[in-house]
Amino acid sequence: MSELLLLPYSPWSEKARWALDFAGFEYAASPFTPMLGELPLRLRLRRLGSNASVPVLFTEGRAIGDSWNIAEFAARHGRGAALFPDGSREEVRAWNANSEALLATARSRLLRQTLGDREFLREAVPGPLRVLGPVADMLAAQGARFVMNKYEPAGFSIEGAERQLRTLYRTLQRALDGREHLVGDAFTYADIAMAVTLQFVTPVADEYLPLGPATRRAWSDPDLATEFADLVQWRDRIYAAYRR
Ligand SMILES: N[C@@H](CCC(=O)N[C@@H](CS)C(=O)NCC(=O)O)C(=O)O
Repeated sequence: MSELLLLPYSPWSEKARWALDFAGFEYAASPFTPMLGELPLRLRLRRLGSNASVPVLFTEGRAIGDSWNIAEFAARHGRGAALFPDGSREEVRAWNANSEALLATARSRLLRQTLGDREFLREAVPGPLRVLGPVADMLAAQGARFVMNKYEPAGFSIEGAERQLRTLYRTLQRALDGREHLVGDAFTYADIAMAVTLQFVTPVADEYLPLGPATRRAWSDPDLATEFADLVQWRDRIYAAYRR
């Protein structure tokens, strides 16, 4: 059985899962723990000297990293081909680039804003480690700082991030403009890539991606939710139609 190593609450993992699920490709999902899982994953990928990220799909004797590559793999299985319609691959790729920019900026902002949020950090501790009590809290705080340092770009600022998020969400608003799909008039990976970015505005319902209450609160941004309510509604419709 193929294995998908993932962070259950992460939009990058959700992109990979959604593409594989849509294709009807079967896999077993294994949770990854940031910081503690870094060295084992590097060893498993035989790339000791460079950072490792999830999702990673272990299948057919190889490891496929990056949600985009996993989605392209999904496109070669079952009904996955529909995610990348003929002649539209570059358009889909451009939307994925917007998705990556949005997710990376929103993650850095979230991590900066939650460094002192003990309830949020506690919910991030994997179940079996919670018995460690205060030690688990300390590990969670270190883990969050580890991920922040790993990904935060030089010169990052909360104000700059908010400007960039608004610019990218406005680009999405203009592209949709009453339409239901970003590329052509059918559901593609572009819709998946952009729908998951709304996780940082209003997390999707628990039936799709369950979150603890402190995590849901931390990921919610009431100002962006008001400004981009139409996008959140679009995301909810896309989930209801294609993520059953
Ligand atoms: N471009 C990559 C980005 C993957 C990525 O940023 N993964 C993060 C998700 S938060 C991760 O692995 N975080 C945990 C860690 O680095 O320890 C993809 O699309 O898969």
